Amino acid sequence: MKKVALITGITGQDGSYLAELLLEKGYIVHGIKRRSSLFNTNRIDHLYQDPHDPDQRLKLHYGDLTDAMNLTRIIQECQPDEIYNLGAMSHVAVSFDTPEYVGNVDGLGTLRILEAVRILGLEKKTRIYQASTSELYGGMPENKNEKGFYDESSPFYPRSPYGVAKIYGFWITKNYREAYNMYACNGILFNHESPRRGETFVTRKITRAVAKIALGLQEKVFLGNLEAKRDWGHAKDYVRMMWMILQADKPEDWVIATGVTTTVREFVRLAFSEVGIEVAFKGEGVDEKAYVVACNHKDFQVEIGKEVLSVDPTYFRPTEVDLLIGDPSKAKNQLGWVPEHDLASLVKDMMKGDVLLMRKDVDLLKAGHEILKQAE
Ligand code: NDP
Ligand code: GDR
Repeated sequence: MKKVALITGITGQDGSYLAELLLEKGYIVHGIKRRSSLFNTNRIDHLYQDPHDPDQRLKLHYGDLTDAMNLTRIIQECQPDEIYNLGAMSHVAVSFDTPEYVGNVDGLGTLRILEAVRILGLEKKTRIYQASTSELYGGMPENKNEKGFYDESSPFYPRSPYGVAKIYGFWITKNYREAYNMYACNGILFNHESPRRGETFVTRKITRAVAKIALGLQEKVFLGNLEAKRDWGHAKDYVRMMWMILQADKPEDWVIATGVTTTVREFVRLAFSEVGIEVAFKGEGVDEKAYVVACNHKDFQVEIGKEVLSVDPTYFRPTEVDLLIGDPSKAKNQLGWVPEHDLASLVKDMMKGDVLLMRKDVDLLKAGHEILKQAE
């Protein structure tokens, strides 16, 4: 019998990589997508299978984490062996604008999944993965362990409506595990990125902008806090861990991270160096800027001295998480996780993707089409 998985958030970055992985492993994969006035399945279109095909193994259902009846019906229909609850309003800065919504989706949405499994009597059959996050730690320096990392026993102190909603998701998952003996786990994942990362998260905003600047499609990029430090891994490595977490003998909570932390400023420098451009930062705080000091790539010509980055306080957050660094020892030692990527290969992969994408815009411009600007 083929295993059956249900993925909420299948149209997102992680959902798309996880769907690929589970299909490769022979699973029947069900995914929940939201109704949208535009197509919103770009990240999984390459996996599309005709619903008339008797061997169809990827099935999409309309649904929403705010709709308990819809979730219960879908779970009843698919009878999943594994549920991966990846659906969320996942943007920390936006959560300050939509705090009630994020509480409903990211917090109560998790409860709706757990409660549906319980009501349907699937507690013994269905294993549940909850997408928890390093945002739970809030970057409080005093809460790191003696080695200077956040691990499974570090206290939480969320610093955004997103973090607060996700802490509800974390605890309700743990509570259902203890109260009803359910196989429900939290993966406390630190930031993970890829060429499929949403365009308004800082890494992707940077790689897109750098590709455009190198190709002459954009003058400069505006960013917020360049001092923020994050533990950035590759999403492909992290979805593999989601699956491994649900294959473990007993349900537990797991930190997934690289153990290396890097500033946003350094990520900018690395992204520019991928296209042969060396930048130097000058000034401090809101007055900080980056300029081109060397350009050594045959395909990209950017003038020396050009200002390519300014700080825009619009992107500062009411409360910030200054530094995150995780200790993945438990996952490495007990589940045998070996990530394939490091920061250098992540930046390379993202830059390669965005240069390719932006070259299409160059071709469109050459053919007389207009390139529309989008808010970041
Ligand atoms: P994305 O923002 O790329 O994807 C989020 C997914 O959730 C999308 O498919 C989105 O649908 C869907 N979604 C949003 N709102 C709802 C809703 N109301 N009902 C149902 N589905 C909804 O996030 P990632 O793939 O990066 O992250 C996956 C999960 O992991 C999220 O829960 C995130 O909070 C968490 N996480 C992510 C980390 C990271 O660094 N990427 C780190 C730690 C945790 P649509 O496409 O229609 O918008
Ligand atoms: P984060 O990711 O908040 O860590 O949440 P994001 O990439 O949005 O921000 C990382 C850091 O960069 C700083 N920053 C900017 N951020 C954005 N988005 N845009 C900017 O212009 C900018 N300039 C500087 C931010 O202030 C911040 O310090 C991500 C999400 O995927 C969550 O869902 C997930 O839970 C956590 O990672 C772990």
